[in-house]
Amino acid sequence: MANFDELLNRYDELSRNLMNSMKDGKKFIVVTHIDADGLCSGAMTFVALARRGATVSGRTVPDLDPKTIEVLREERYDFYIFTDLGSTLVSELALALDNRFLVLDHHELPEVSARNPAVVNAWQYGYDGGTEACSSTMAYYFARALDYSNRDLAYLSVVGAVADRQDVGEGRSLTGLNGKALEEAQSSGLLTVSKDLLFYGRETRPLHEAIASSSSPFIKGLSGSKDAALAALIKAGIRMKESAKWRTLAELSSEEKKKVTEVVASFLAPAGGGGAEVIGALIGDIYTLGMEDAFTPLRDAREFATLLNSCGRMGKPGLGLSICVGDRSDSLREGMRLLSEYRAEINKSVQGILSDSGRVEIREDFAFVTGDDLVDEKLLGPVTSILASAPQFKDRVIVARTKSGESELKISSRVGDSHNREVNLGVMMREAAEKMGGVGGGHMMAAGAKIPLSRGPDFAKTVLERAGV
Ligand SMILES: [Mn+2]
Repeated sequence: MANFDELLNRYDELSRNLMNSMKDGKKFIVVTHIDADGLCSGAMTFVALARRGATVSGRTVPDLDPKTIEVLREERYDFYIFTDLGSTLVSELALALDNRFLVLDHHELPEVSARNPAVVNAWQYGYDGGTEACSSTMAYYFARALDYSNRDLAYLSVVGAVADRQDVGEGRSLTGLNGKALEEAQSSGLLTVSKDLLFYGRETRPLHEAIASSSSPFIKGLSGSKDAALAALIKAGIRMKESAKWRTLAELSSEEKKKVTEVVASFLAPAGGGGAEVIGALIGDIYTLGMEDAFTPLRDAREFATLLNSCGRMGKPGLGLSICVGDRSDSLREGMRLLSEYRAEINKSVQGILSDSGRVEIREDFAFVTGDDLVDEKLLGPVTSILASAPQFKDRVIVARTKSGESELKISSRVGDSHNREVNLGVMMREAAEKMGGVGGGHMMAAGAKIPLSRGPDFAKTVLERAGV
């Protein structure tokens, strides 16, 4: 059972305790993960402390490990707040920082961490951290406890939640704690929800490109082919350009959107059967940030999330943090440039894997993908997510690897979109990685690990054993 009031009480107590040190000029640091949920949660925590007049720095890290904890300790801050990471390293944190830290998180956590008072994690309060609460939402309620006026930050919870693919309620809605934060974002007037076609890039991409980029659902005959999508839309009588500029999904009238739905449905269910269900998958909740300029990726929460992920994965997480705290000039322009580079780079990696059967080994319902010397380690997660909806992988569990530096392997795993056997990847990755002398963890449907390079084959074997296949 979810216990919302208990969570709020915990935050009230924490904020009372922290308030004095903020006034005393104590040095705070917020340490967060480089992905979009990490950036949103870190930014909200940072802003909330700064608004209280605290002396606060922000830092992003790709992973928290004992080495990083040691570096942070040596920098001698008075108080450390970790967002979107730290739940599995609580004993290490306590050893290095005594009681001068706080973890706000939603990743699955071992019992010993759950009992530590320095940890505030969605799971402790009965929320499923994989689907009902992201770190951004956890950070939002912390910010709100510090000052109720921080309600204006609620929209960042929505960005974090869709970024972590928690929009898995009916019709792509947000549920649990995320659903509550969403309501607050709506009542603050900064975000609206509407039911519409879900194609990614609704505010910024030409319509035919948005449709061609759809990987979930995969539309045979349209996915991956801009030309085919353009031809089909023109044939249906959709006006594709406004003067010289390609029109976006957000610009279409509802009549035109109906036509688009019919066109796409004819490709998804050519025989006319089972249409309602597939069409249902095309439509869902759209989260629009009305205060952002039209034609920027910040106006749609899902595009905002991808922009932030591209900053993080292309090595500029600080830029993502500036955008989250409100910079809309240079940071946004640079962010948009990174976004297009990021898309190109991911596309190259996905195509490289799909076109080389030597990189894929099928074992029962598992697909082991080797991305060595093709996939950049920072892009392995998003690449694996896209593979999870490709026709040849969607019924399987994908375990992808690529080299990390000279001596390590990075592993990313996803449950395919239509795979239906019960499997908990978070636990599986953690246990298998630990057995190989590495680290791992994550969520039920998406998890990762880092292990010594030489243990790659043993790791795959262990995963199969644990899966009992
Ligand atoms: Mn997260």
